[in-house]
Amino acid sequence: MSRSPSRNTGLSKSRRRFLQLSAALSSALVACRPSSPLPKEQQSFLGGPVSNYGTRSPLERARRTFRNSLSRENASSRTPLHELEGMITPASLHFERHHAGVPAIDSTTHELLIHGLVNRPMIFTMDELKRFPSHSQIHFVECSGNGGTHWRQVPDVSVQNLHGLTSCSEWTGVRLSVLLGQTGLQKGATWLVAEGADACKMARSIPMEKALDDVMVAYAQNGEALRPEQGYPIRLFVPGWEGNIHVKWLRRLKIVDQPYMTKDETSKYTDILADGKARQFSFMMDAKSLITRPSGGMTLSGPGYQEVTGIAWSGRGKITHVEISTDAGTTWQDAALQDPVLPIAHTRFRYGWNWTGESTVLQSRCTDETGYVQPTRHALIAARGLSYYHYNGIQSWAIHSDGSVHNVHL
Ligand SMILES: Nc1nc2c(c(=O)[nH]1)N[C@H]1C(S)=C(S)[C@@H](COP(=O)(O)O)O[C@H]1N2
Ligand SMILES: [Mo]
Repeated sequence: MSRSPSRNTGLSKSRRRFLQLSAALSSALVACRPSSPLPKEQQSFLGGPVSNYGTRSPLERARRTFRNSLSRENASSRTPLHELEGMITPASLHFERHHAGVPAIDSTTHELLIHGLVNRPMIFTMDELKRFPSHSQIHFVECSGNGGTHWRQVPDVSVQNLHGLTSCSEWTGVRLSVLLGQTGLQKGATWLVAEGADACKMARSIPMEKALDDVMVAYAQNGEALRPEQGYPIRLFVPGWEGNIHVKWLRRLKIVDQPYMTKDETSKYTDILADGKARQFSFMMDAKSLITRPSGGMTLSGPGYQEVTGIAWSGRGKITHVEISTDAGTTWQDAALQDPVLPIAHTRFRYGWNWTGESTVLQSRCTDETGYVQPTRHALIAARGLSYYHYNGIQSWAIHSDGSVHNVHL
């Protein structure tokens, strides 16, 4: 049988996609300014001096936001997710959550004590910690309270204020298994309690199986020392688990034989179920995705090509796909995932969309490598009741015909 390239199925899928994209892009290009036939004479300026530590252009405005509802010390600030590109959050824009402010800790005198059910209790200075083999991992940290207003309310605010308690960095430090190899473990050493040096004595229990798997004592973030806000000089890093357990300003690890039921894991950070019982520990951050552009508070400039972009992540591993709906969840199409796609890390997705100018609703839905699919808000509430923590329902952005974008619950 002869195969003619001019037959209607003759165009390859990728060629058809290319032609569709070119057609869509040409509508976007109409809006661009053509260059004048002769380039304008370019001015050049004598530059400023070199500097000891870089700062961004004064024209750049991306910043963390915070509300005044908590005290000065018991506070949080949020990452401007809609302003970020790629998958790394600059340290200066990493969200913050402190229960007793940011303590000023002297790294030259700070020590980490490991004791309890060990053969050799030990104290490590920062210099000593840095003599062990170092290890780097790119991971997100997300507060389990992120998106919490979605359980009950429909605030018409930005993606930053709704979901900005998640950030993604390269973390460097020593694997906890290496340090526990030095102290040795006694029989019955099945849990540990990690304690911070801040005034609230933040403390959380962690099962030994996780501690020996991928937990690390981190001293660097994106290539430089941790920022004071992120736990300087050391924090515990517990990949994929809720933010609260990543104890900052870490000063003590007590090896024990059971969870200690600290105030931070009982009276706080506990999910109450519909029947009134509490879930015992909700460590894992489930898969979640967000369209960050366009998102709440933005206005589309007009009909035509729009790039829809955002991030997806899962505490359980890699994101395998993200689907986009541009018709309020009736139909779904695959978004492209942008490299690098790493386990337990923000993953950038992109989708080319031709907006007709009519009002509609945009949504994203992700799937992780365990097959877990991000639920709708209704499915989440049906399964969990009205919780406060661990909200990962599908985010809906209503686009009005005037181009304005709003947070809505379908
Ligand atoms: N010592 C200490 N560790 C802490 C906290 C704290 O208040 N004190 N806050 C926790 C909470 S609730 C979260 S969400 C993360 C936030 O980490 P970040 O401020 O680096 O983003 O730190 C956790 N570790
Ligand atoms: Mo948190």
